[in-house]
Amino acid sequence: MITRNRVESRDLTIGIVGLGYVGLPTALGFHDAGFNVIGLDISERVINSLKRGENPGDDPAFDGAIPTDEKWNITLNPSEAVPFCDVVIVTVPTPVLDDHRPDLRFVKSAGVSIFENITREKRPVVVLESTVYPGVTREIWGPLLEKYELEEGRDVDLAYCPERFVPGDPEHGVRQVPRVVGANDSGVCAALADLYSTLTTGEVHPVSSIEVAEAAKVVENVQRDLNIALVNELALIFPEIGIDVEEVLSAAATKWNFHRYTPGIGVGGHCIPVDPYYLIQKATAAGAPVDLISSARSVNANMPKQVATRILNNAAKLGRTPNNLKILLLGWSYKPGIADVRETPSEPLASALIEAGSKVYVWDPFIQKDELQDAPVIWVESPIDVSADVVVLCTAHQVVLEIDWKELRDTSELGLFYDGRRVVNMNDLRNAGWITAGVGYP
Ligand code: SAJ
Repeated sequence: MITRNRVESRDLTIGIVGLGYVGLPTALGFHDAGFNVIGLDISERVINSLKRGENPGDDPAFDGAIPTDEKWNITLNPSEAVPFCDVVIVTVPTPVLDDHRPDLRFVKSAGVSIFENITREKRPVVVLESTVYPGVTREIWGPLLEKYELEEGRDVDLAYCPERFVPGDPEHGVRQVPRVVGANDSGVCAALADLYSTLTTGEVHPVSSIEVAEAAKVVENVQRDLNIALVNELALIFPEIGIDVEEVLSAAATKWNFHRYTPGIGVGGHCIPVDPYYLIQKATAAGAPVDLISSARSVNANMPKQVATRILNNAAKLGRTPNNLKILLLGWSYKPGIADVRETPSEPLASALIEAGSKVYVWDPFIQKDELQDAPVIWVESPIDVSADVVVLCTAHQVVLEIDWKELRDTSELGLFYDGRRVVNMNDLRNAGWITAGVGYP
């Protein structure tokens, strides 16, 4: 059983299930803090790389950082890890199904591999970190405890500590971010709070139950979705009355408690556009209203189509119909500086433009052509290869912002530029010869 004394004396073996972009830095962090760590993953490639002391992924932060000492153990086999653990931390993906219901397969399979292998006498605590909706830990793992005849509080304890990893933001990694931890046993919760305090320099905030911790994580992301939806809706309003939404938001942001968000082509990633559906599902099942959360989600989900309409309207004002209009999207990744296409708004934007009859080209040096999945777009190695009529900034990668706008303009017959993230200076574009447009721009 985990206790504050055992945390203090580093007398704990910690298992990490899932060695991805959250699990690996978590395992390394606890190893650095002096604990015995056993890493577990289902990928032979990941396990073999780590066994060779090599970085298994493309994040350079892990180059040369994989330990080889006796406190660092890696295995594919749960029976070589779980029986020796006092703490098992689960950092597996929780994507969504096509109908936006959470896909909890990985949470369940991790639970099976853990609960069939734990040593009851050790009374280990099993901590879920993956983003879920309130109740999932108990809904998915509770039946497994029964199946393996494990009594919570005697043979095992459960806890939830939401991951808050921000892809592409080294300032907010697992070693820095504040954490929330919830468990039904207050002593276990206090010891876990001490344990996570050896991992992160941020505050660790204990709460009274697993469900409160699950809800806190979802609420963080629901709030972000709502705030982005507000500025996206304002971006549809103000151009209709001849006002630039960005000028309005910058002015409003001079107020001390105004939270500044930026309108764009849409909301991507595996968190913000996903987590609200978790809470919507849970609230609907409980018979509670979800009007605001649902409306915000649909505003953001519809933003790519709204932007496509405005791009084509701008082209029409220049005498061009959508047919055979050559449109270049700068960026496919859902956010700058990373290669991640999950829920990217570039995809529905491209689909809407293609459905209208245009030809859509994509340039994104962060991702590989095969990551476009089956999107019917044309992949280009350079923006100037296209001679596009319309150029749309979708992802504000630094390499996109550094494009020579004059050189690119010389390749465009129509010369229409649409800033989908409001990150380029419109005067610079006009000085380079572009006809300028953008989300929220009149
Ligand atoms: N976006 C806007 N306007 C904004 C901010 C974001 O359109 O003002 C768009 C982005 O372009 C992107 C999407 O929303 O397509 C999501 O952006 P994000 O900055 O929230 O990026 P994520 O998805 O990496 O969110 C991560 C998440 N971290 C974890 O899950 C651990 C999320 O929970 C955090 O709330 C978020 O970082 C954060 O706070 O930065």
